[in-house]
This record gives sequence, C-alpha cells and structure tokens, in this order.
Amino acid sequence: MAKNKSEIGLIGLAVMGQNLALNVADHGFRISVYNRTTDTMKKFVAENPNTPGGLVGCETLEDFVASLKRPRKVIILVKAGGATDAVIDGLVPLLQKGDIVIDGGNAKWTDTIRRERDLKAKGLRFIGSGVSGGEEGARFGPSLMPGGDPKAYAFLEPVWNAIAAKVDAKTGRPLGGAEPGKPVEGGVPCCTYIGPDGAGHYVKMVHNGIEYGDMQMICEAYDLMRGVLGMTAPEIGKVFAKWNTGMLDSFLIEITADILQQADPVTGKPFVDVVLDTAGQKGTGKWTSVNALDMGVPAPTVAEAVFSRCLSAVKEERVAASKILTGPKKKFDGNKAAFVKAIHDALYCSKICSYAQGFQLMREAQKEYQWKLDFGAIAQIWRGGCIIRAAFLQKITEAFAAQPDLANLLLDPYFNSTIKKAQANWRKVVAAAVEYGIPAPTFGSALSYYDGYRAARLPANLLQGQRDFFGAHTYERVDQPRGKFFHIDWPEKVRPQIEI
Ligand code: 2AM
Repeated sequence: MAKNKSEIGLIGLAVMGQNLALNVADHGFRISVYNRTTDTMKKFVAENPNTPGGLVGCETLEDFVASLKRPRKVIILVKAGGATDAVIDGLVPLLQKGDIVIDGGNAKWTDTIRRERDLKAKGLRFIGSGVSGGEEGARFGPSLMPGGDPKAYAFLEPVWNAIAAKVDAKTGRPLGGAEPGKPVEGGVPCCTYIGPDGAGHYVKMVHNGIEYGDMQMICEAYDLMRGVLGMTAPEIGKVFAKWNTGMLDSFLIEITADILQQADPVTGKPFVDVVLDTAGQKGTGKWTSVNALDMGVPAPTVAEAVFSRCLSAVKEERVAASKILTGPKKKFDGNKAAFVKAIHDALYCSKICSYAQGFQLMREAQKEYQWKLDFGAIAQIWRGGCIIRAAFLQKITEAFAAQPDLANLLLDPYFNSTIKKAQANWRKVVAAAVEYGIPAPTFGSALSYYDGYRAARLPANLLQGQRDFFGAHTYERVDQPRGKFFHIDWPEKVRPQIEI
C-alpha cells in the first residue's frame, strides 16, 4: 500500500458516494474508499474491479488515511448535518497538518463556515463543495461548486475539473455529460472555484432554491393547460417536448415531457394521473427563502415554490375544503394554440424573474460574508451536469460578461427585450389563472416582482405614514435629501380611541 498511495479518498458509500468514486476512478485517479458499514464497501469494490484509476477498499479509518498521498484529500459524502460532524470528528485525529477535507454533501453554508474555521484552528484545510446533478450527475459529470481555502482547492482542482460535466465552450451546450458509460472529455468543465469558506455551499443552496422555482413554474404551466384547456397529460407532454427545442430548452422541461407521456405500468393510465399530489422537500428551498428574509432580499418566487409544496402536503384538508369552498366555473372559448403560446411566454418571463431573484440573493450574501462571487462563472457551471441546466443560462453568462456589475438580470438588454415582447402574454396567463381559479403563485409572484422592481413609486409612502402614526417611526420626504427623518405630531383627535 505504501508504494501506490491513492490520489484521493472518499468516505460514505451510499449511491452518491459510490457514483462519485467511480467517476473519479474513471478519470484515472486512484481512490481509496471507506464506509462505516464495511460490507457496503466490500461489495462496492468487488463489483467494480477494473476501473482505470482503481478503487482501494479500506476497512478502517486508520488504513484509509494511511493509504492517501499527502497532502491527503478526503471527500466526505454522508447525509448533511450530524453525520458530517461525526465523520470529521473521527477523521481529524488521524490527519496531519495541511491535509484537506472536502464535504460534498448538501451542507448548510453556515455549518461549512463553522467547520472550515474549526479545522483551520487544527492546521487542517476544508473545502465545502456543492455537487449537483443527482446520482447520474455524480456518476457521469456533476456541476461542482467548491468553496474554501483557494490554496487547498488547487490540490483538488485537477480531480474536480476532470469529473465535472463538460459544456461546449461557445454554445454552452452540455457535451453529453449525463450519458451512461460515456465519460466526457474536452469542453469547459462545469466547475469553478466559488469563494472562501461557505461560498460553494451557499451557491449550491441558491441553485436548489432556483430549482424549486423552476419545478413549480413548470407545474403551474401544466396545471393551466389541464385546468383551463382540458388537455390530457400526454397532450401536455407533447407541448413540453416542443418547448424543449426552443428558448426553454432545459433538463427539467425535457424530463417533464417524458414524465407526462409516461403510462402507468399498472393501469395504463397517464402516469401523472395516478401519482398522489403531495410533494416532499429536503430543506434547501426553505433555507434559501429563510435566508432571503434574513437578508431582506425579495425572493418571493422561490418562497412561493416552497409554500406550494407545503400546501400540497395538506392533502386531506384540501380534499375536505374542496367540498365546501367555491370558485369560478368558467369554460374556455378562446384560441387554444394562442393560450398555449401565452403559457410558454409566462413560464419564460417568470423564470427570468426567479433567476434575477436568486442572483440578487447571492449579490447580497457576498456583501454579508465578504465573498467576491463571479456571477457569469456561476451561470456557466450550471449549464451542464445539474438539474437546472438550461440553454437559458448561456444568456445569463453573456449578461454578466457584458456587465459584471449588472444590478439586476432584468436590466440586461436581452432579458429586458424578451420580457418586453412576452409580457402581454404573461399578464394574460396570470389574469386567466385568477379568472379560472387555478393557483399560479410563482407566475403571479414573479409578475408582481417585475412590476414592483420597475415601479419608481411604491405605496410604501403610506406605510411610512402608518408607522409614523402609531409608532413615531419617522419618515423621509420626497423633497428633502435621503437620510433626513421627520415626524408629525399626529393630532390626538384622529387617533383611534382605545375602548376600555
Ligand atoms: P452506512 O452505510 O454505514 O449507513 C449515507 O447515509 C451514507 O452516510 C452511508 O454511507 C452511511 O454509512 C453514511 N453515514 C451516515 N451516518 C454516518 C455516521 N454517523 N458516521 C459515518 N458514516 C455515516
């Protein structure tokens, strides 16, 4: 073992860990693997005897650590939270100064900041890396968002660039990243150093929040075609397949087309018609929304996507309410094809707003945590490998390349002109959702965000009046410089009298 030390090691051989280890080994890197339950490791190594780099199975953490080249690079891929801390605690006494621990789980960025600080105090280095793309991505090319000490990342970079999904340098199109059995070479890796300490995991969290928004928007488009136009799932699936050839071209639209055209193997009915309408969540969308509230950044579209899942979860209550609460019973008598096109435009405009919110969030976070994020590069590494991969992201990369300090994506000439052309349809769809009684919270909130962001004057003047009235919170004046505060001694007689 001493002669042939491994380039890197990985702890945690659930599916993500196994797939990432195979991806690393496929690219010629010798990788040591360890799992708490030894049988899982033994089975994994036995099933994969001939990888180009080679898998080195280790039964103890001591053997695992001893098998690695220095500075040691140890990837941890266990369930985010307490398990990560438990693994780090077991590992730290065995490591030596300068060794590098890499957390590839979906850690909360504040945990990553804490872990990096704690390990630094012990002379160790910590990289928190977002790994997106699910099991397929881990196996054949994920989108990677590493954060931490840049000098430590330099040791990991060759491995991370090798295993990441690749996109075409010019068009940004994925180079077949997720195709089974085909490791992709050449092209631009969907991997870039994000920033210090928790930056990588923060950006991964926003990625997941955006993913929540994308998924809910697609569901609303489906619901409108079903509810307003009475289309069947396979018919709607064909619409999505067509949309996937245009500006909405993306992984989520593509799989939606397939899912809607899938038949249930048991009944032969459309698959989606037999699936219970309650959605679960693991928490990254909630973290994104809570963080938006904490930082005071408007990100209503992601939050609506999270709330939509919450509302879907109370199925029994909804079924009971459906028998009591009424809504409109309107029949569609317009042009069906025109309405489908309008839904397409509403989806695209809402998507622009949702991403604009996500990038605003990252802009604020970099101030809060003293990071310097490269938004163009972030959009670029999301073009392949990950769940939100989409042709549209190339436009975001181009927007930030043209204006690195762009205040809001909505102000980019391409996105501005796209919304200008499509917004009449977007408004038509949101109005129709209201008229037909179909919930479309992400479409609606995105439109309100757009209208709010472009409003030179919002009704917060009245709000300040209210705050000054009941709490003497003061107000600023339109005819005085910002930062000068005024207060009115509100006449007693206009105050509501407290009744005792
Ligand atoms: P296991 O196979 O022994 O359960 C996903 O749960 C992965 O994380 C699995 O590989 C699992 O190991 C590992 N894991 C979960 N909790 C752990 C812990 N506290 N210590 C070490 N590994 C853990």
